[in-house]
Amino acid sequence: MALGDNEGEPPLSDDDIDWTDESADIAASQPADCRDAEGQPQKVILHFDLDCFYAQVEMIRNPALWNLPLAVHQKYFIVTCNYLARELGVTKRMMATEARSKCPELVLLNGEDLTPYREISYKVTELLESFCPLVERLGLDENFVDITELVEKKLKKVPLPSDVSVNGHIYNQQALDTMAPDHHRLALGSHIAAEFRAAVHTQLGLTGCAGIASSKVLAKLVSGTFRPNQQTTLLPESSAQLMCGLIHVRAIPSVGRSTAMRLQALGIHSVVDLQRCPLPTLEKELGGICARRIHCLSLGIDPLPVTPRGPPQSLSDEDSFKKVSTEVEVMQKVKELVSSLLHRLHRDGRVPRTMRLTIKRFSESSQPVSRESRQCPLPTTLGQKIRSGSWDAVTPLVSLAMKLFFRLVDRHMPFHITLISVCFTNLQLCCLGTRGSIVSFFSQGSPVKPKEAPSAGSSGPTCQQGALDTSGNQDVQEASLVASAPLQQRSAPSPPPGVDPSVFWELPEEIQRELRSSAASAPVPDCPGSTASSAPRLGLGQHASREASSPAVLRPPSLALRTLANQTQSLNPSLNSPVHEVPSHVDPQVFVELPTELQGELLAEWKRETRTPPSTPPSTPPSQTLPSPKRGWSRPSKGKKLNPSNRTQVNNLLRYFKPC
Ligand code: TTP
Ligand code: MG
Repeated sequence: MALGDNEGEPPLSDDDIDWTDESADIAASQPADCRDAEGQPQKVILHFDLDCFYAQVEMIRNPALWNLPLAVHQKYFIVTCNYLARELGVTKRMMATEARSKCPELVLLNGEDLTPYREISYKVTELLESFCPLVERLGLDENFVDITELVEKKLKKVPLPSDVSVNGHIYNQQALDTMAPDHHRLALGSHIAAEFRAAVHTQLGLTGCAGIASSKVLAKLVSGTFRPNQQTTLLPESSAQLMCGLIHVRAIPSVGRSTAMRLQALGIHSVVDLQRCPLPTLEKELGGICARRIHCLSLGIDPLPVTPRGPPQSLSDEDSFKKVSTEVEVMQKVKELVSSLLHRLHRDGRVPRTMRLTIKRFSESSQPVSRESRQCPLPTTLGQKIRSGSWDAVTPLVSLAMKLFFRLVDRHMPFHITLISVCFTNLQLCCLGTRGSIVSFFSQGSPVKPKEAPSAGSSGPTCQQGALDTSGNQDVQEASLVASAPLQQRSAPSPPPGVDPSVFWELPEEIQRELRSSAASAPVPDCPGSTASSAPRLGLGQHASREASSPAVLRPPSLALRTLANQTQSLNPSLNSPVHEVPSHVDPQVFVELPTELQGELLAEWKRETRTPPSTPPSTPPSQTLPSPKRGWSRPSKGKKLNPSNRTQVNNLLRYFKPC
C-alpha cells in the first residue's frame, strides 16, 4: 500500500496533513507490487539506536555498575544515564548537580574521553556491516541499514504471506495486512532487525532500539517509540500520524537550530506548519534544495539512500570551558587536543593534509555565538611525523595551531574564549614511493606496523618544506621543518631505501630481490604531499568497492580501512587478522600477510581487471623487472588458471600471490 493511502485507517482529522505536492506524486508512482519508478523494490530501512550508549559502555567496562543508577557527564552536564537512573528522575542534559540532588546514590562518571565509546561504536557498525553492506553511521550510537536486499531474499524463501507477523511493536498498533506486499516486506524486515539486535547483544553485550520503515527519516523517527531494547515497525498508512505527532520542527532530523530559527521567522513552529507552508515561501527563505528537502521530510518522505560513509573524513577534538584568556592557557588546551588527536591519527593510519583551529568567543548575548575557524595545510614532513606516531609532531603542530589562533584573535587585546577545537582534515592514505612503484607499498611507517619514534642521531631521507601554501581562509607561514625517517639497521642484504625493514623481512626472498632491483631504478622515495603521493594512493572507494564481481568475501570490505588501526595484527594472521576480499587468484594466506595498502591495491587492480573486457591484452612487456601495478595487471578469466605460456605476460607482482 502506498503512502497516503488511508484505506482501513481512521479518517484524518481536519488538522491532519494534506498530502499534496511531492507526497502525492511519490504515492502515485508506487506500483502495487512495491517497486519504485525504476522497478526497484521499495526500500526497507532499519534504524538502530543503542540504549543509553555511553552508560552501557561504562557498564560493560565495569560490570559492577550494572545494577546501579549511573550517569555520564561532560563538564557540568549529564550527557546520558542508564534507565535505572532515568526511573529515579535523572535525564539527559540535566546539570550534574541537579542529577545528584534527584538521585543521591547516582554513580557519576566522566565521559569526556570518547575513545572507549568510539571503539565500541565502530564494532557495532562493523558487526552490522557483516550482515549487510549498506550501513550508514549516524553519530556514535546510531546506524541506518538498508535491508531491502535481505528482505527480498527472505521473500523468495517465503513468498506466501500467510503466516507472516511483525516482530516487536507496530506503530500505532495498526493491523498488519498480510496480503499487502509492503506490509509483508516490512514484517520480514522486523525479523531481520530482531536478528541484528540479538547479534549485537550476544556479541557485544549492547542493547538498542530499532525502527523499521520505508525510508531513513521514518525509520529514525519510529525507532524510539518503545525504549529501551525494543523495536517498532511503521506501516505506511501510519506515516502521516507519526509526522504529525512531532510537535516541533526541530524533531525532524536535519532541522537544526539555525534552520528552526529561520522557519520561526516565517511563523513556522510545528511540523504541521511546515507541511502546510507553500514551497515557494520556504524556497525564498532557505533556498531551493534545503526547502524541498525539509518540506519532504516533514511529510515523511526521504528519497536519500543509505550511504556507507567509510572512515571519517576528519578527526577533531574540542574542549569548552568558562573562560580562557591567556596565551599560555590556549597553548595548554591546544596541546591536550593535539596530543589526543595524534593518538587517534596514528591508530587511524592516515595522514592529514590540513589542520583547522576553531574557537568560540564569550558573548553576553542570548543569541547563539558562531564559531570562527582558520585552517592551513600541513607541511609534508609533519605528515611523516604524524604517521609515525612520533610525539615530535606535538610541538610543531601546537606552534602551527597557535599561529592560526593569532589569525583569529589579536594577541595584544584581551580575549575571552569558551571553546577551542582542533580538526585534522583531508585525511589520506599515503606511501613514500612513487605512484605505481611497488616500493611505495613497503614504505616505512605505513599503517601496517607501528613505528618507533626516531631515535636521536638517526638519519634518513630529509624533506624540507618552505613557506606553507595558503588555502581557504588561512594564510599562516611556517618555517622549514626537517623530518628524519630512520631505517632500522639489519644485517645485509639491506632493504632498499624507503622500505620499512620490518615489512621487508616478512616478504618472500623473490620479492625482496625484486624490490631491491626495483629500487635501483625507482625514483628516490618521496614525501607525503609531493606530486608523487598527493593523489591518494588508496581511497576507500578502491578498498571498499562494492562493485567487484563475486569476490571471496571473508569480511566486509568497508572494515578494511578502519582495521588499519589494528596495526599489529596485519602481518600476523594468527592474531585474528581481519581478512578482506581476496582476489580470486591470490592465495588468501599470502594475501592476509601483505600490508593493507598492498592488499587494497591488489584488490583494486583486480576489480579494475574484472571490469576490463577480456579481449584487452596485457600491456606489460615480459622483460619488465618490476612493473607498476597500474600497468599490465592481467586477471585470468574466471576459473581459468594461468599457464606457463601466458604467465610471462602477467604482471610480475601477481605471480607471487598465486596459490601454490
Ligand atoms: P543519545 O542517543 O541521545 O542517547 P543515549 O544513547 O545515551 O540514550 P537513549 O538512546 O537510550 O535515549 O546519545 C548517544 C550518546 O551521545 C550518549 O550516550 C551520550 C552522547 N551525548 C552527548 O555527548 N551529548 C548530548 O547532549 C547527548 C544527548 C548525548
Ligand atoms: Mg541512543
